[in-house]
Amino acid sequence: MALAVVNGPTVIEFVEDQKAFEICVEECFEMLDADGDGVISRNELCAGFCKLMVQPIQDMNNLYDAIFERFDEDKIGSIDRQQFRSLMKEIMFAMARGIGNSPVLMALDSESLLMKAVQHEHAKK
Ligand SMILES: [Ca+2]
Repeated sequence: MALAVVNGPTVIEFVEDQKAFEICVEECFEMLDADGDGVISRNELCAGFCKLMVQPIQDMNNLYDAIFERFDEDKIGSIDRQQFRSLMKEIMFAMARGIGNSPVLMALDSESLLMKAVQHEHAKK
């Protein structure tokens, strides 16, 4: 855990920097796809997804249901790279909206998505 100051635009700029965001998506995908078969199953998502978020969400099962309902378009119980990229974008934009435009001090895990956005902003300076 490390303290970092985050605001919504920091997160949005990160998502809109296609190259940087794509690298982040790839890293997260590789991390979650534990058996390396090129898709993320529900079990794989459950095992690693909370690391990417700011804090464990109370009812992760409902979240996973919602994710698979929405992003597993072909209903085969797994998410491929393209679906995962859409999911990541949506999550980042939702977090940006949640934070708003004013800087917020947060304790972030080094692997969390928000920390990646903060590092991205620092790297530009
Ligand atoms: Ca897999």
